[in-house]
Amino acid sequence: MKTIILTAVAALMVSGVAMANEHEGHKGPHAMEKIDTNKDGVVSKAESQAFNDKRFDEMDTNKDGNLTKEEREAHRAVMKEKRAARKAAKAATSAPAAQ
Ligand SMILES: [Ca+2]
Ligand SMILES: [Ca+2]
Repeated sequence: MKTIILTAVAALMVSGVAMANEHEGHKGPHAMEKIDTNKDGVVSKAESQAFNDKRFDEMDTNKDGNLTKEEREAHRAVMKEKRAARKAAKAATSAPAAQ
């Protein structure tokens, strides 16, 4: 019984991580929700610009208003890591269901 509860808790933790990662990504069903800040179902030019500005600021790690090749590559590496983590979490959560 204790083993079953621990497994369930572990599964919940993994799916929580997967969900958190999905919200940080810019693709998939959550991307639209993230950009559509007033939740009216459409993305306005202002919302799109605000989203891009926010992403630019995230990438501009030294906050000088410019994106260098290094900053873009660092951001790409972080995104790649997040995608890999999301993929691994998805594989971990979908594996028991496949049995
Ligand atoms: Ca909107
Ligand atoms: Ca910069």
